[in-house]
Amino acid sequence: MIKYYTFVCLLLASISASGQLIINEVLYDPSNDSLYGDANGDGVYDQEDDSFIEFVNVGTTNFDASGYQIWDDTTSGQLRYTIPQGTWVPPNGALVVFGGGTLTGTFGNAVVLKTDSAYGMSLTNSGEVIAIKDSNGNTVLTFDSDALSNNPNESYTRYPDITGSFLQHGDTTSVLFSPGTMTDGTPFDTLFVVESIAVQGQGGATSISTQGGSLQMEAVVSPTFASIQSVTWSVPSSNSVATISTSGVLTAIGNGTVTVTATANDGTGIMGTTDITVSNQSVGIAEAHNAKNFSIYPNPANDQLWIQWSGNTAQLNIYALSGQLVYSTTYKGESVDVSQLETGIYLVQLSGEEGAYTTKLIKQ
Ligand SMILES: [Ca+2]
Ligand SMILES: [Ca+2]
Ligand SMILES: [Ca+2]
Ligand SMILES: [Ca+2]
Repeated sequence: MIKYYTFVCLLLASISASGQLIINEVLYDPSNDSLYGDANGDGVYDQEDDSFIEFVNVGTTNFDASGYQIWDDTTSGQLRYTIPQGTWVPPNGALVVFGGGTLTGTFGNAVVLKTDSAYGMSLTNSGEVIAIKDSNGNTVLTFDSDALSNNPNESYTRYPDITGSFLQHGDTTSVLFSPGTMTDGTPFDTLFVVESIAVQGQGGATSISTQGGSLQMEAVVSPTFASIQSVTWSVPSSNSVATISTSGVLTAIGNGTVTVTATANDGTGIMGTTDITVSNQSVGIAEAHNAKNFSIYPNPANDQLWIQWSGNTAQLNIYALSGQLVYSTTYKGESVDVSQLETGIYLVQLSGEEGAYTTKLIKQ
């Protein structure tokens, strides 16, 4: 009988969706039995304060809920709450609006708000269709409580979450509501994703024009509230113009233009790029630099190569004359096994905080 009733209710329910945002759960009738209705966790039952609407952003980008309005009825209702400016919901993340009270708990680390009215959202058990309007006043979501049970003493939730139809929460789990989490208590996502990355050289620099010179690259990640602001730096592996460190220090190794890429570390794959022009490099006729006592021996070398270097730990790269990187390691003073290199001429480059130095190696 209960199942039959639920089935009829689902047929009657008038639920609409709006692009990225859906209503996932509504508590318009918290239980007045003891504290079974204390959805906001403040230790007090209050019909208005404990009422809530749970939204979920079903899009793949952060959702701007600023200015969205909650009306307690599509026709005769009033505006009960306007979501404040700067309210964003992460992809697959939840936004919960309570009627009021002292919000106590983590609510799955969802974005949680409450109205500033003593009457909360003024949701009733019947005769109203909750309306959500966007910041332009267009109705984008509705929830008809009348078509569902009139006196559930618990919430209505989509089941399964996000994709399912509305059921009484207690029909899905042993609890009566789950503000900010899925019905089984699993949190929704909380990661605000990167949407764009702007890349430039420090101070807007677009070139390196000194021998072995370097340029600190900068990445500006948007939005500023993206959860993971760090990026991974890269240049094309086959390029013969510059190398880049994990901290974004671009170091010249040859003349030309190199595309520098910063990739978001949050799994979105969002990238930003810029081109840097490198000039005045004399790597084509490589010569030893005496700075930092940089030298290599023996030269020509057969299998083991020793490097003299008075600087700190440095990045050691060996390039073919074509510019192809053939060996790369963090050099800490040990010998380098070059036995696998084919016979020929190579460029050995050490780069560190002190700068970058390049010399020619003959492999025999
Ligand atoms: Ca309460
Ligand atoms: Ca009302
Ligand atoms: Ca009731
Ligand atoms: Ca929920």
